[in-house]
Amino acid sequence: MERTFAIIKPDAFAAGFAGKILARIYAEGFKVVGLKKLYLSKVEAEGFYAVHKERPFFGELTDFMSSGPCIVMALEAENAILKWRDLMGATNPAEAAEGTLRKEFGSSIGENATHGSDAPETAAFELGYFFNGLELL
Ligand code: 3AN
Repeated sequence: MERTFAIIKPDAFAAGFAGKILARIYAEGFKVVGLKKLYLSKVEAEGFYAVHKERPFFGELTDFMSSGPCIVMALEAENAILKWRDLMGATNPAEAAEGTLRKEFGSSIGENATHGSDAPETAAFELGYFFNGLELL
């Protein structure tokens, strides 16, 4: 079993898609090990996305992620990291495959409904950024 870190981003939360996205998560067989609603500050969003701080879209990305509440989750499944990225689809919703969350719920490359860790090291960092051990029992 593997764990990954996922976010229902502010665009999807504000649009009322959290329930539909959670239903897909359960339907695909993930176990929801941790879940909470947060309203990130700009500084918290910058810390989370620190690896992107040299990218031209860093300001836009962290403004967006601190623009409204989101839901952060720890998801467990076999090959959870890849499985969740497959379910999300491509970063740009316009390029995401039919049936993926970003295709259905995303509206642009920045406002793309969901986040997921891309490797075991990032999953460990991201899970630890938002959850302590007791919250993931
Ligand atoms: P992914 O989330 O699919 O791993 P990354 O790592 O390329 O995608 O991008 C990190 C985050 O930055 C994504 N959540 C995405 O929404 C955002 N992002 C990527 N490219 C752009 C862009 N050109 N403009 C605004 N935001 C972007």
